[in-house]
Amino acid sequence: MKIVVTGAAGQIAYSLVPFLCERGIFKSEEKIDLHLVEIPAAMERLDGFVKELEDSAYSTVNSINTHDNIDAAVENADWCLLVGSIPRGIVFQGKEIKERSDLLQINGGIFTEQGKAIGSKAKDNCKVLVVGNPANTNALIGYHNANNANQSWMAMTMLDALRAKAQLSMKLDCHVDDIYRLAVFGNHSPTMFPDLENTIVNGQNAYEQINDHSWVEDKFLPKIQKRGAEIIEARGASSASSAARAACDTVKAVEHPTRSGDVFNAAIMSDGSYDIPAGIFSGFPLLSDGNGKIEIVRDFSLSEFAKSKIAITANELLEEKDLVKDLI
Ligand code: NAX
Repeated sequence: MKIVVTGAAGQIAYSLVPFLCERGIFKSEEKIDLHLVEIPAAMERLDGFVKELEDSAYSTVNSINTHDNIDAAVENADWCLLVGSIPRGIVFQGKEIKERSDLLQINGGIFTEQGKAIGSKAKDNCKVLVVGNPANTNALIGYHNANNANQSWMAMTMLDALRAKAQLSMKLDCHVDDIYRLAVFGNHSPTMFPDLENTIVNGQNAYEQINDHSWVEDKFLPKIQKRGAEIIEARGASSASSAARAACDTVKAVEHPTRSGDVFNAAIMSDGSYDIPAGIFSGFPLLSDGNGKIEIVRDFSLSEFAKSKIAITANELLEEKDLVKDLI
């Protein structure tokens, strides 16, 4: 199994790579060849991380390789986890990146190059998970530049779903494992919409058990939509351990069949389901058969409230798409 992780000297990768080396994440029991990718300036930091990975003596790992060039890294890859990107607020080529449109253009350049490399060099059944923000639109750019219909491209919305499960379990005093069919629709941004109207807890509808629409609209929704900012405020840095857990959970969800009656969360190319326009990467409730087939679960019923929220997040994705139209 060849597993590629970009942004490998960053804070998410520091937790993510050890998680991926745990037993049982991948379906195949083949040993893992890790291919860790960074920009040239971060290679020394990456070498330090590699020493720690060596010292962990994982029985699941066959080799650990580092690259400052995406083309060599993705040759015959089974999985590519695209974590590396340029964050907002950083000074890049002498200019502070403040605007979402600038961020989209700069990261667009990264995902254009990575998409082309993956499309032409990675395996035809390669799975790609984009974590680096703006994740949905980076995935859209990568997907178009890969131009390989057999590969599966996804952007990460699992963290939003895990955050929603955690808040719901506290509200209903249940275990997170008792929660089924919780889906996050739309963009991985503060417009995302985590739906509870189709969620089942201990066999019963979660929204009916809560029986308080104002809690859902005024407490739960803003809590999940702004949770990333809450973590930054408290920690002085963005979510890393939880983001790594979510990325690893996404890999596991794709590698194994979805448990009966449940869904898993990621953003994939919309086919128009739930009136989300085709041609953008949106969060959907998904099913995996554990053999590489991922499909949208289409039997969620959405209230006018849910539809209005989904329209907002879908519109934001259309606006982002328009900002990168020259890259796709
Ligand atoms: P860090 O800044 O700690 O690490 C990013 C790393 O990527 C750096 O080491 C940098 O050198 C590297 N990098 C930049 N360009 C690269 C390229 N072209 N090739 C390879 N490596 C490259 O950020 P970290 O906290 O690890 O976050 C990584 C990304 O995840 C950010 O874009 C962040 O916004 C995003 N997130 C996405 C989440 C999601 O749910 N989809 C949640 C967490 C996180 O905010």
